[in-house]
Amino acid sequence: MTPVTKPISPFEGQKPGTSGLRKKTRVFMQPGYVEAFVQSIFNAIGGCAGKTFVIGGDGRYFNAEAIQTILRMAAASGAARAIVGQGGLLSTPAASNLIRVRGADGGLILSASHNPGGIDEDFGLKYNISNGGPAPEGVTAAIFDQTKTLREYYTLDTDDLDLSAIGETTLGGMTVEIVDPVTDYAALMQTLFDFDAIRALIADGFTLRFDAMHAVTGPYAKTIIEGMLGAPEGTVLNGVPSVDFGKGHPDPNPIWAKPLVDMVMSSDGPDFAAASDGDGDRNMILGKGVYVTPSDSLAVLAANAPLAPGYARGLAGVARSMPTSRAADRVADKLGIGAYETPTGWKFFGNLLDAGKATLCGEESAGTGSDHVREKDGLWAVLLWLNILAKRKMSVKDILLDHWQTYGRDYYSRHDYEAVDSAVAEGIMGDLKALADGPLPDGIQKIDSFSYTDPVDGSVSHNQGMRVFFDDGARAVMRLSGTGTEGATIRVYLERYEVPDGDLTNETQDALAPIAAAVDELTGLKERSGRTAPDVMT
Ligand code: G16
Repeated sequence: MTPVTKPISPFEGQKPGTSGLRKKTRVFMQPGYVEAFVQSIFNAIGGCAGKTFVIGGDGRYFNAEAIQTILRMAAASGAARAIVGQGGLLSTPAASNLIRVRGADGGLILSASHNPGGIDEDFGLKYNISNGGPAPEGVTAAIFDQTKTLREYYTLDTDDLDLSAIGETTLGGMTVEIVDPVTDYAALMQTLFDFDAIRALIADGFTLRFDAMHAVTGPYAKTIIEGMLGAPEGTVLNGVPSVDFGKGHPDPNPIWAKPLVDMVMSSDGPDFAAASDGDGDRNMILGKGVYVTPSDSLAVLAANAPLAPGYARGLAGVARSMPTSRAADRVADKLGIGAYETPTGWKFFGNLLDAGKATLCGEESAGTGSDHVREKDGLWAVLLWLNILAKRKMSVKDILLDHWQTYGRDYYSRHDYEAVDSAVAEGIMGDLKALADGPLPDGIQKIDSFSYTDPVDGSVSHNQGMRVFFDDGARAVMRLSGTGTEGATIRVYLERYEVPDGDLTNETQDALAPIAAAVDELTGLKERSGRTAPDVMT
């Protein structure tokens, strides 16, 4: 079958953000749009000849069509093999795992993560490299450069492939291997965790719920939690993936997973509950009567990970994104292991994991993971929590309290102002940056712009968020989201430390109200964005 060369004009704005290219679905559906971005990826990585790619996505609207386009283009450019999740489905961590276990050259993952799906919602596409992790900035910059000058792309004139049956077929000279999306991932989880202990905990009457939010983790959770771990049928809620996530917002936080939060807060709620997002890399952890912030979750997991067989040897180090609370640093300090602070974006953890400097990584944006893959992993976090609960035989609430009594508590919350006019948002950030050099208002010790030097390859990333350090040790961070698709989202991260014998059980927003007020006074945030309150508080 002869490849066809088609002319194309560059599209504006195909710049990968925090996690690949995310746009409105209709933007991706423009004729040639996917083709332009995919050809730019292939050009940036030095072509496809003889290469193996893993391809799959979270099943959202346009997932299936985009995969057919990518398959034709990969075949036309001489790729040797495409490994595709059955029905085009692969969770992001499962795709990362497949890239690694199959020694693939890279992967194309179709997802806009926690953003809603549908023709009028969001779509996304990102490239992962051979270590299974998101392409680092050097690669995404090369892709963006290609998008600006692209003149042609290569494809085949063929019908769509049937992706529903497991097995091998060919497309031009390329082998297309359709695999069960769950099998390899479930096998990996079994090597990391004490499934017998978790099974015994559940058999003993421990109750749990997992909300897959109509997204990709449904089949994974059903196989592992209900199948392998013996939880009763019905433990997994909203477990059938749908193209529009049941018209919901597949973001596992107290706003978008409110029914689950209400359930654990009720007197007859389950002992444990968790949720995952569109593509299965985020998680939310809840216990009876308690919500665990992602920052606290990372710290608790770091302190207790050796209870799971996969981490029994201990941790090499812990890494967190800069806006994530410093709770994990306190654990690392006590354990005498490395603590790393990276910019927002899982891609920044890749080098630390590859170099064996960090074993666990986490972000305030509901992401936790380890060196088992090179993406954050929602179900992994749930299983590690279950393993810890099975061993410690304490409630989630008691584990959290015990943690705070040992390390102190980092009260933490993120306030989001969504769809703000981009010029206004840039203005607010620019003015805050200008304040850094001037005389500082009372109560503020330092304001700076976060820069990161990668300790492994020495690469430097500037402008990764503004930090405001207060005299009393509290901290506020402000940055613009790199994953939104409409205007700008201003994220304000608030944090205050309380010592182990201090007041550990305050209401979070009350504990942080003075810092939120100080940020507003400093930046004029509410007035300038035209808001009276944040759109989302997590
Ligand atoms: C992505 C990145 C994360 C990042 C998050 C939020 O997650 O992989 O590293 O923390 O976006 O980024 P931002 O604050 O720029 O919106 P996901 O789950 O959306 O792929």
